[in-house]
Amino acid sequence: MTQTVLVTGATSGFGRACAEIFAKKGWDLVVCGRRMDRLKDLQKTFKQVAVHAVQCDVRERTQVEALVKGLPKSHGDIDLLINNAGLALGMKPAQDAKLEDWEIMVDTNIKGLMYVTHALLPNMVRRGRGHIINMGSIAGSWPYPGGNTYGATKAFVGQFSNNLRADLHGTGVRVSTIEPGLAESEFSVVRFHGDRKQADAVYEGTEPLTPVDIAEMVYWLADRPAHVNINRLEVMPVCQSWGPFSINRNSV
Ligand code: NDP
Ligand code: 8X3
Repeated sequence: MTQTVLVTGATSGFGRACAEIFAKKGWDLVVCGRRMDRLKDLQKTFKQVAVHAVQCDVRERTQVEALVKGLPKSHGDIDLLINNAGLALGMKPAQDAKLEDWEIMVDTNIKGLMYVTHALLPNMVRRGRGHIINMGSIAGSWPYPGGNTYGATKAFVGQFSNNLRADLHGTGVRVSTIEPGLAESEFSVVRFHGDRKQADAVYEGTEPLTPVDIAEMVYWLADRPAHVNINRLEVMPVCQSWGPFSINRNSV
């Protein structure tokens, strides 16, 4: 039986790569994001499967609810939700950060992910099957200067996923989080408000993870047998690890 995956933030980066790999494996797709031209492009590209494309800003609860209510019969039963839509905005210390950026990250990474999950869960529970894969980040576990609200939103993703698993005990619905480190996509261009030079500097001299790397891991998570739940998968490129604690040597 053909399975159906709903990917949020399918217009770029990890989400687009996920759409591609699942299409190649024969899954039908529901793809969403704000850029309709790119969604239409996905429909044209993945002709071998049924692709339902919906323009949706996950920050808007009514848009998310309309997306789920409006799913055509062919795509009505979502077997897998990839809660991927998200962003970082800014990397300044908290005391210099823009409150508007913080609000957008909370509205997208936390509230948007909640809205989509809440709208799709009842049908998964009713069917006694389904899988939710949430896109976390190493920033949710490991602090770094400038990570402030972004990292905190991803910490929410990790704990929300754990708590979902506790609530869904006995329902057959699976929940996993994937927590990537440095990965090259449009992420840094967005983070630095379109400043490509600053974005490119993030990856300079490195071999970062790619969207395909992440999509392959997401597919692996989804492809485990139905009795197996991978709770959390943290992944970094080899070029990335931890630094020392910062110590202020002018503190006496
Ligand atoms: P991209 O910027 O390439 O992709 C982000 C996607 O999210 C786009 O498709 C964008 O679509 C969508 N999106 C953003 N805001 C909204 C919104 N309000 N409503 C609907 N869709 C939205 O970045 P990545 O692929 O790298 O990021 C994907 C996820 O992975 C994010 O959650 C990010 O935090 C996380 N992540 C990224 C890492 C990295 O280093 N790249 C590492 C760890 C985690 P559109 O603009 O069309 O709406
Ligand atoms: C993105 C990875 O390290 O830039 O979530 O926060 S990091």
